[in-house]
Amino acid sequence: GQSLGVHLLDISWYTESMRAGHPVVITDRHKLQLNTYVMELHFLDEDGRGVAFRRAAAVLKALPAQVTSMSQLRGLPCLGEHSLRVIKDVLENGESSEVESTKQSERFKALKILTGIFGVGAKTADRWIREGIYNLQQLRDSGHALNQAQKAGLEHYNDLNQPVTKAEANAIGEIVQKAVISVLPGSQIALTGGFRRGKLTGHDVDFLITHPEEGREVGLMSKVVSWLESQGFLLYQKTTRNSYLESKDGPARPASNMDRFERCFSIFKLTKGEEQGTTQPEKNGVQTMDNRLWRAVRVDLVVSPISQFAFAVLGWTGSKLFERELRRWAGHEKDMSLSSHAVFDNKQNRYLRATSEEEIFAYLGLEYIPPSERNA
Ligand code: TTP
Ligand code: MN
Ligand code: MN
Ligand code: MN
Repeated sequence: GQSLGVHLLDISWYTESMRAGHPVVITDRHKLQLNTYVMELHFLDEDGRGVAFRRAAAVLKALPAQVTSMSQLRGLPCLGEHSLRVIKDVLENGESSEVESTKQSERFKALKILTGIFGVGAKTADRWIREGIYNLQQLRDSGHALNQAQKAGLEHYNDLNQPVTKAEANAIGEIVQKAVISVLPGSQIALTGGFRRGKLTGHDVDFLITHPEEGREVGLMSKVVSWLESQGFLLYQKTTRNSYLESKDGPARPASNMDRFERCFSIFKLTKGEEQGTTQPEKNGVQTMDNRLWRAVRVDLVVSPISQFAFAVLGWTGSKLFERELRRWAGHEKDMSLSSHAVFDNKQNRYLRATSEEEIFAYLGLEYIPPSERNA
């Protein structure tokens, strides 16, 4: 619920806009985001502040021109009192004193540092901060028992907080491709997540794995993981089994955003390629040499049966806000329940089949929105 007092995401759109040198701007006009406007009109104020700010940011991003006066914002959805206050401050003073002072606060800095650890969410970070833990050293000294994910997160902190490049994503893709082909010839992989949306960097690399013959994908994940482990590619992995078939309540439960595919959250050991060399960019004015020939990269693997593949691709391409809005749209506008597994039409009381994303958009009564326009 209400609690943290600071919303990390509240600030990211603001920072982005300030860095780009044009306060409160906006660059692209995306069909998706225009659709989002329409969706938003119905669902304002349903969620907490974090989401409210992200929506406000999505609306700003979708505007056709730079905002220079508050009057341009009249009548737009999703811009709440708080967002408008921040924008007004930026327009009048070049920055928002509220956001700037939040960014400077010890509490915010600590939240950023601690949630930067893989395996640590806002709740855990908040608990630690209340105990007086503000940085990694204080956490190490505290003697807190960390789980395996958090231990790995702490160990590879610097690597995991460095953006993954497209070249690195491609290199990981080749390894994953080799792994799936080795353990089950004919298997296919698809790059999903932010890289599929055309982003140039990401916090991780996401892959979906399937096999064209239904059922052959069963047991595939553990084989892929074993292969990767045997080749020394994994620094950490946690595999969660598929819980979809075991569910009694039927597949497309609208209540939960979590899907039930077999998945693996991992940290890869990626050997640095020639193009990256071993000389790191200047840090604090000092040219540092990094002797390691590898770096750690977060990788998510998901296995889907071919019958659910189109839904899985749509669900794992994101962005998270886009997925959220798409599901809302399905429920409120079409009386359908959309998940990463299926779409259920409540009026016809049946599942609708799809073998492509295009078909799914058609069921939802939307024009096809390409991945590059899903960066809400
Ligand atoms: P992320 O990898 O978290 O985000 P991203 O790829 O959009 O951005 P980044 O570059 O920072 O990595 O998630 C990708 C998509 O996967 C997101 O749309 C939601 C989906 N997803 C699920 O469907 N279920 C899950 O359990 C998780 C963790 C993600
Ligand atoms: Mn507020
Ligand atoms: Mn990702
Ligand atoms: Mn991911």
